[in-house]
Amino acid sequence: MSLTNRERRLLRRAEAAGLGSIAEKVFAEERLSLEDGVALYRAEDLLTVGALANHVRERFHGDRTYFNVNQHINYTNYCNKFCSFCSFDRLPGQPGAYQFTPEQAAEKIREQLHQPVTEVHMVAGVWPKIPYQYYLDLLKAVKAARPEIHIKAFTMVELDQIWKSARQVGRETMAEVLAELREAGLGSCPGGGAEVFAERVHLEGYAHKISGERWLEIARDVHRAGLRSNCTMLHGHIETHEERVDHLDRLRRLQDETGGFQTYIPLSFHPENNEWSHLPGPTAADELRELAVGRLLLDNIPHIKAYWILMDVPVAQTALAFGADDVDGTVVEEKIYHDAGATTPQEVARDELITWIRDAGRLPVERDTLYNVVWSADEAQAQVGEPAPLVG
Ligand code: V47
Repeated sequence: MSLTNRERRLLRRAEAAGLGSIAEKVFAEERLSLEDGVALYRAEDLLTVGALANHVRERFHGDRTYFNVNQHINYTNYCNKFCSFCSFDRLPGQPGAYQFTPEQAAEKIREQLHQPVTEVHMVAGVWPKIPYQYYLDLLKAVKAARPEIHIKAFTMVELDQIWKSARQVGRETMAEVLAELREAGLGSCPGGGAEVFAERVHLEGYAHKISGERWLEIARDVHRAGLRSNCTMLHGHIETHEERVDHLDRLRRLQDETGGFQTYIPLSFHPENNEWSHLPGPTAADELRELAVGRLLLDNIPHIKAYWILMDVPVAQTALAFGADDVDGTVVEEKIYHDAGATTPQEVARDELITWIRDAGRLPVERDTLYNVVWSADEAQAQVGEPAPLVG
């Protein structure tokens, strides 16, 4: 294998850190093993792990760093899953419990009509009494308020409940339900609800939620329906390194099958106001390592997102040299993480995002949800290929 000078220097560094064989695979574009994944989590030299991830990031995207102008709507916090990490859920009647009507959600969209919003991100709690029709009406109301907007909505956990509600009114398969949701305006799905797939963690932290197998099964259905989605892992609580690697491996295997994941987002556990408040949550170093390991193991997922709302902004900026190529968007009114103690602002102006990315030495590229370029600081450098077709 002939290496550039830069690669040779990085190889020497990696050898000194005990990561020489991993570096060789990275340069040869070979898939890393599960053992490699564990070694990356255990390696003392975080900067070298980051440099290897940065190598892959630059091979995929050069300096390009994606962001979008989006808006969040958490349409209800009613939830019956009682996850130990969650600070957002309420039962109807509890202080702070709410459910927006479709019209109220549409009003939130209309409030932002003066902004160049291209995406609405809608995730919420799971409440079985919400009828199937509500979800269709919600999508239609948002579309009526802003017809050109892309609706990225409903995690696999919500879709499981939507399908159950749909069965009560005569629908049968998830495919049938997804086709109707699409018809009503659904454009793609967010990556939440995956948490950590391992059964041990599931039973201890979120036993009422769908299993990892079910999450993956629904993601497969989503991709087969022709919709793209994102994927996540909630890290920094009770999970082991091996359980994290297992999670990433299961995502990688599904992606081999469908090609439907666009972006992987490690979600940093926020420990305030929930049953796991005694846990410290991840440090900035843990967050950077998580992004880097994600970039290195998920060789078939195009984008890695440093979700700024969950990290301090300087950490998200640093993440752009640890494998991340996306920072999410302008957001507007985030509730899930702010209920759990996030101290980042609830929204940021488009120009500010651009400045953050530039200050980190990267090239800002505004994208839509499907990574079509909306605007770039440098048109020539921003050219991106067509996304790979969905397979399977
Ligand atoms: O599934 C809940 C997480 C997720 C906490 O697709 C918490 O672009 C940390 O789907 N600390 C929902 N995390 C959010 C989601 C999402 C977020 C960002 C980007 C995208 C995307 C999707 O939020 C839940 C859960 O894993 N979460 N509580 C907490 N205390």
